[in-house]
Amino acid sequence: MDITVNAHVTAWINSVAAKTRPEGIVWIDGSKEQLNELRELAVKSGCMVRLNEEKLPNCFLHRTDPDDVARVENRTFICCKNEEDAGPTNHWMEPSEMYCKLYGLLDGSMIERTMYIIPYSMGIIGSPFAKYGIEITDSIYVVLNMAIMTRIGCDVLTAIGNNEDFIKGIHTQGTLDKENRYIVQFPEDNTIISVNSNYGGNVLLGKKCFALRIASNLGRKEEWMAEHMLILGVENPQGEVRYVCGAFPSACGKTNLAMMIPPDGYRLKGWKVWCVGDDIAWIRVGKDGRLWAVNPEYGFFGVAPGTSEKSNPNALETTREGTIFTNVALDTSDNTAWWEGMTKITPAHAIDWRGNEWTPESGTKAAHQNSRFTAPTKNCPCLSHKFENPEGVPISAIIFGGRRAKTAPLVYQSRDWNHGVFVGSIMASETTAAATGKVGIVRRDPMAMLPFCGYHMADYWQHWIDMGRKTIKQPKIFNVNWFRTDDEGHFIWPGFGDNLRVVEWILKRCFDEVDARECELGFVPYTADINLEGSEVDEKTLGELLEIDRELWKKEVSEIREYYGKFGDRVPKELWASLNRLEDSLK
Ligand code: OXD
Ligand code: MN
Repeated sequence: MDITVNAHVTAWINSVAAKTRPEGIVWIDGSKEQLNELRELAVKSGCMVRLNEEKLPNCFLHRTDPDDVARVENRTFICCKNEEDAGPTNHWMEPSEMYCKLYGLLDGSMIERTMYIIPYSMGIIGSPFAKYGIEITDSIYVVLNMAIMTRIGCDVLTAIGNNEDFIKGIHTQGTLDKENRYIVQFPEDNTIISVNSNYGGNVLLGKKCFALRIASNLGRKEEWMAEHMLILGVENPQGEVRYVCGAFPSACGKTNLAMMIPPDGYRLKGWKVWCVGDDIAWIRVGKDGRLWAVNPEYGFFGVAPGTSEKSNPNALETTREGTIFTNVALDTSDNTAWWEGMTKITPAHAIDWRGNEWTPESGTKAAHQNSRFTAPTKNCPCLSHKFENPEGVPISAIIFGGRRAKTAPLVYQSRDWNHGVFVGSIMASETTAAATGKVGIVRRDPMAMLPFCGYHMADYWQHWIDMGRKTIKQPKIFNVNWFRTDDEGHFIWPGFGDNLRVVEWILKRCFDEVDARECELGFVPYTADINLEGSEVDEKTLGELLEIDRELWKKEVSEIREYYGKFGDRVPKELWASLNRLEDSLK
């Protein structure tokens, strides 16, 4: 039954249904009753397993196909008219050729399946910053995840009204054939098509496909920014809350940073950390000329392994109700979710992420390295009360960071906005399991947007420079590296809650409350200005963490020069100037 009279919507749905030929069509109205029915259906059909109702109420476990466990960057496309506009970091195909290929794959793909139609909102429904989408899918798992990750249902259709201003998304699991898996964005048509996958990052179309790849295009046109960033508020003992955005590559601890628990010494003095978002920030110039950020999502799609009572108790607490776990292990002693690094004691027996019997002697991981939880933001004990503020929060600092065993110091500050854009553009990090491919290889990941920027990367850098010009009071820009290792490969900095020590310094810099030492890269802290009280780190070690190895940086400069070369003359001149200045300072 149709629940909209929007002729653009119905014409599009009818055309997709004619192509995919589903057995039936179900509109997702967002009601509790409907979602409960779908959960029952998902359990009955074997798509999900209901977990212990007392310990994990309304929580479920889903296992994906073993060949469908991560984002597939090599099968992700930006299909705009001109190849040059997609740029050298994106895969491209001529749009009509890609449509032809995808329509071929969609043909009859929903025979004997139900087609679900999910109206969803990125952002608070009806707020000036919200954007709407409709995802058509044949996956009940997608419906139930979208119901956590986004605001869904009839209210979205009311907000869309009779407009054509919504993002069209089509997803079919198809046959899960990985040779024919495609995640495709058509930014000029506001359309996304995803076939032959059922892994979150490829199929929850509101997230990476819309809120980053399509939205980065919209932001460029409409003068705002769609970023792969966490948003957090830090409350000091005086009760002032200052906000920070942080861009880190996938699976580099954004969720942990966004929900960190201050070290004891800080907590006792009254410091608090408030989470606004853990993955995506939409940023605009506010009426006051500052940058304001909103989190357009409604849930967390976090990496499970390593999340524990010690590393991130807030995340663990967030997953205790209404959560879907994907590719974690099932602890058979009490029918709960388990993953490596969750508890000190390993379950004696489990069903692993592939559905096989597992014991600690099995010699394999019980949970997949990229297993995930999809959990409602409202469960988060440290959720900021500004999460539902339609204006978002004013940003004082932007932090870039990656996993670098050696080169990058613990923290440094850029000289100004344009230099900060340079710092973001040269970000590099060791790859993780969030995407298929080799893990641990250092690759450039500018602003952590390599897999998510929906147009030419150098134009995106230019957009950053332009946004800086439009902002009256620009946030200060920093780079951090929590992952520096010693000669034996051990992390030197403890990370997690202790990162607040660095964030405190960053915020002090934003409010001119602390001095800094100028260096080749910008500004670094005087060791005495980072509070180490109660930490395992002494001032000498901190000094080492802040050291800049000039030889490594000379090598880095020549690699960046080569990297920039890939983008031709679209690289903003301000970035070349920063690179030249860095090179000169190393002579
Ligand atoms: C994610 C990712 O899932 O970046 O957030 O891969
Ligand atoms: Mn992410």
